[in-house]
Amino acid sequence: MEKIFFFLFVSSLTLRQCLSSIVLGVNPNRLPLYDPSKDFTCLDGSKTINFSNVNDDYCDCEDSSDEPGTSACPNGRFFCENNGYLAQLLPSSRVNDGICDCCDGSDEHGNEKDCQNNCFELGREYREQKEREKQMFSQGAALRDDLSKQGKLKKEQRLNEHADLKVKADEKKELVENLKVHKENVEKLENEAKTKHDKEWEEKINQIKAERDLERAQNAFASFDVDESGSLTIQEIQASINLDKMYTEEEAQELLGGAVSVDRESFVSQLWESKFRDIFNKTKPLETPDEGDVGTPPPPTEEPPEPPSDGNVDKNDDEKDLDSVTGMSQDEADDDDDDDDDENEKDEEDEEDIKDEEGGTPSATDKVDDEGLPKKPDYDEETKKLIEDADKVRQEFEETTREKDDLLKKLAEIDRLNQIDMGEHEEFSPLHGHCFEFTDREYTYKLCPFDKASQTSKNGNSEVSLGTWGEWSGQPYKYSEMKFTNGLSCWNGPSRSTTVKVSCGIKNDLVGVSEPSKCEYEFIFHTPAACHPNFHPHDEF
Ligand code: MAN
Repeated sequence: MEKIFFFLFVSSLTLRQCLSSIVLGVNPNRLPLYDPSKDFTCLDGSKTINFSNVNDDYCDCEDSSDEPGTSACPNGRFFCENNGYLAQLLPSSRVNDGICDCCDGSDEHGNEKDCQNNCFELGREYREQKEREKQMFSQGAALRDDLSKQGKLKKEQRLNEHADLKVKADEKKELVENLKVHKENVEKLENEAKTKHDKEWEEKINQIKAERDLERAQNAFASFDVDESGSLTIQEIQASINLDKMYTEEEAQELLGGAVSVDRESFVSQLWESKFRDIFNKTKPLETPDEGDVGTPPPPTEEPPEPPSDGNVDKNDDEKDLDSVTGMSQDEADDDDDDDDDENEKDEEDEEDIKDEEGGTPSATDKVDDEGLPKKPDYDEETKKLIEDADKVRQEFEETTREKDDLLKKLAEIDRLNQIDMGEHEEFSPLHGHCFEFTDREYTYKLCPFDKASQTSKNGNSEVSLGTWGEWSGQPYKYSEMKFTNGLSCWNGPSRSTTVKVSCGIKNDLVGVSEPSKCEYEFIFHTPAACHPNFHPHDEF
């Protein structure tokens, strides 16, 4: 009787509806596996049970397949068909738990809970939403075509620009090579002239130094030779106050190179350098001993001696030094200035300038260095001209090198862009060169496609790199995701990186940013370039 009733019931429904109402929670595609006229074999094949044990609220199969419509098995799955809306697969723990999960209410079948079937309303909203998306898609798809056209044009322009820049860069390279050779030539002439000038000056200074030393030797001799006999004796050495200490007879003789007396010439040529110069340098300025003071040498001192006073009391120290170096009196020095008119013409002009500017006479310190030696004069006109020529070539060489480097940099950037995949139809290409921002409570994020991603704190800290362009990384459709890598190192961690989820929108817009794990950022970017079915596999319902 029961069987007949069952048969009548079954015949009033399609087989599928019938089975799904008997075998609750099963995806219709799998219903043939649940045949009430046979024993049930667990879907993993591990066990066969009587069909009456299917959905009897007792878990028999290890794979939970005998209880698709109850919560008896720990890892079971409940399928709600949700006719009119999207089907759903729930964890079986949600079956009969007092909460309506499926819009058709089928998950609460054994409960008092009164679940409304609102699949139709949900389905309608869903369809409306889908319709809006469809419209956005068709609008976006037209924009995508435009982007694609622009992208192709940009690519062509890049290729043309590349060819153009290549020619210019090659020309500049050649120019730089020629200028390099030219520069080497003019610098050679410049160096030769400068070296000649420097060498001549060095010789002149050495000569001045030698004269100065000779004068010092002669002054020293005069200071020892108090009786002005032209001969220096052991006694005069012993009596000299211009030495560093009192000398015994033996020491004095030793100082005279073993002789009892030496004349001026031998003193200057043989003894000055080997015996006296160092001692003399350590002593105080030369003093003429007062009568009765003879034999009391001054205490040694580190200060260099000054030349003996010649009565030119109004000369300043530098002038005195210079005169003592050149061995000239003031008058002679003035005359000498006249003689050297040619050489010092420029100096004098400079001095005039200084006078004009400062309204005074240049001091002698303008002419001498710290050692009282004359300062090196300017280069002669010929050398100056060579330096000027070399400067010009150097400047031209540097400028041309800079221009060449700029061209090479531009070429490298074009090469880099040409190697980047900008979409199947170049539709992403127009995004290059633009940046898009998103601001949340703490940061402003920036996305510059094919370039970089960054983060700037609102409290004014500098921009933090969240990565530079890496690659397309979407699955299964690669253009649905961009990857930026090698950003600023995270404290105690890897470098920052960013994944950009790309989807269709009628304008380019960075609509959201999150940091799902530390220093790994996720950007949501909408662009018409993604308005293509490949980005959104169709939802079925
Ligand atoms: C900064 C920001 C954050 C990041 C931390 C890591 O505060 O870049 O996004 O999580 O550094 O220390």
